[in-house]
Amino acid sequence: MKHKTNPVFPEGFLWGASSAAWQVEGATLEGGRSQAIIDLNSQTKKPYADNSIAADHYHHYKEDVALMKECGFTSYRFSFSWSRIIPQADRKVNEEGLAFYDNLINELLKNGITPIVTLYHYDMPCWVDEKYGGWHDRKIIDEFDYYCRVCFKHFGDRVKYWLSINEQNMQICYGHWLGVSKGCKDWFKEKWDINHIMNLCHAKAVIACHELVKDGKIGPVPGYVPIYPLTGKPEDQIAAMNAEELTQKVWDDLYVNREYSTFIKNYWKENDIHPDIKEGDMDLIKEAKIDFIAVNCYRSDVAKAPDPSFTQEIGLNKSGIKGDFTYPNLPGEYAMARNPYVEVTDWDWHIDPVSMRYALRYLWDHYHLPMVITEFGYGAHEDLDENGKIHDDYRIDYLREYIYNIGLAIEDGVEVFGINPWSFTDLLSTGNGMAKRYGLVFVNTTDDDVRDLKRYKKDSFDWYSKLIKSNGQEWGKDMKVWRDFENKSKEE
Ligand code: BGP
Repeated sequence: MKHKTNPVFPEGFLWGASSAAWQVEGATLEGGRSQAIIDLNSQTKKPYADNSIAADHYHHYKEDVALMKECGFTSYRFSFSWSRIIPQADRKVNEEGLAFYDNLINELLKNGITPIVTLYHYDMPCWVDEKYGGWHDRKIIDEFDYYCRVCFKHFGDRVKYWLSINEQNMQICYGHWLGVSKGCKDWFKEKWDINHIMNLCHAKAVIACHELVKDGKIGPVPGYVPIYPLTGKPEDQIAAMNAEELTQKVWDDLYVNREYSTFIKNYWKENDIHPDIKEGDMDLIKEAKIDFIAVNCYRSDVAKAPDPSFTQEIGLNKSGIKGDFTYPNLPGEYAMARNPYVEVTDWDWHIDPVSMRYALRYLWDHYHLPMVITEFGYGAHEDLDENGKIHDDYRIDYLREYIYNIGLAIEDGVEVFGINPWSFTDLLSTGNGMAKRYGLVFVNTTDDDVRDLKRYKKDSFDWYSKLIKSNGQEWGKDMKVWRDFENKSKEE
C-alpha cells in the first residue's frame, strides 16, 4: 500500500531498547547469584566472552537508567536471571536478587520508563541442569512454574508486560550453538521432546501471569527471520514455506492456536518422531492464551529447493569476517542462499529493513495479535576514536530504515505498541562477546581487557533520542527507504 506521508506512531507508543541479564549484568557470583550454564560456556571458550563482568550493569544500573531517561525512553526490555532469584535447588528465594531487580524497576518507573521483563533468556541455572539435565526432564516444568510465580507475586504490582521464553525456536534450531542439545544422543528426534517441555513451561508462565498479575499481559518472544524464495521457481516457494515452518511457524502456530499444526504432526510421522506428549499436556497448552507477540527480527533469509544429493547443516559466521557463513542444504526440506538484492553485516546477516514490514504484516495476517518489537539491531566491530567518539552512521541508517518500515507496517494496519532495539549499552553478543557491539551507548571494555567500563554515547544515541522525542517524526538526514514501489523503481 502506498502512504503519502511519513508514518504516524500512536500516542503512548513505547520507545526503548533491549538487553538480557547474562549479557549485560556481570556480577555473576555477587548478590547471592549462583552460576548459570551460559556463564561456564562464556568462561571457557571464545567466541563466548567472559560474562562475569559483561557491561557491569549490576553496578551501573542507575547511571544506565539515567542515560535511558536522557534519551527519552518510555520502555526498557530486560530479563531476570533465574539463578539470581532462586540460586539453589532448595527453592529458597534470594532476597538480594529480588532487591537488585526491585531497585532497577523502581528506578525505571521513577523515570517514566515501562519495564518489559523476559523470564528466561538462555541462562539455565547450573542447579537445574545438574538436577534435571536441563530441559530433558519434565520436572523442570514445576521448577519453572515456581520461579515464574515468585516473579509474578513479587514484581507483578509494578511489571505489567511479561515475556515467557526468549527465542525458543532458535534454541531448538541452533541447539548445539546455544547448549540446549547437551546430553542428547539423537538431537534430530529428542529436540521435539525438549521443545514440548519448553511449550509446557511457556504455558505455565502464561497461566500464572494471568492468575497473579492484575492487568498483566504476557507473550512469547519468537526469533523471526522472514524467508523469501530465491527465485520465482515454484519449488523455491515450497522450500521457503518449509524453512518458514521448521524455523518459526511451528512455534508461532503453537503459541497462538495452542495446538500442534498438521504440518508438524505430519513431519513427525514422516520422520518417525514421537514426542512424549502426555495426557493433559494439550489441555494446559490450550489454557495458555497469550496477549501479544514480542518480535525479535534482525534480518531476512532466502530459501531455494535443496540439492537431494548431499546434506549441509547451517554454519554460523563466528569470525565477523564477511563470507564465513555456510548456508544449509537439507534434502526434502530446503536450502538457503545469499540474497543478491541486499547488503550483509560483517557476520553475513542480511540487512533488510523491508523485511521488518513483511514480518509484521505476515504475523498480523496469521495471528491478529498486537505486537511489540523486542529486538532488532546492528552488530559491528567498534572502538572509541581519538576524540572518544563512535560515529556509527551505519547503525543510524539501519535503525532509521527498520523503524520507518515498522511505521509503514502500522500504516498498513498492523497493531504494534512499541519498539526496543538491541541493545541499549554495548553488551556481550551471544556469538561474539564484546567483539560484536550493538549498543547506542559504548561501554569501554573488550574481551581481552576490562578497561574502565565507562559509558560513551554513540551518534546513534543522539539520533534515536530526537526520533523518540518527536514520537517518530524527526528522521534526520534523507532516508534511503522507499515508501512504495514507484520510488524504488525510480532509484534503480
Ligand atoms: C538474539 C538474542 C540476543 C542477542 C541477539 C544478537 O537472538 O535474543 O540475546 O544476542 O540475538 O545475536 P548475537 O549476539 O549473536 O549477534
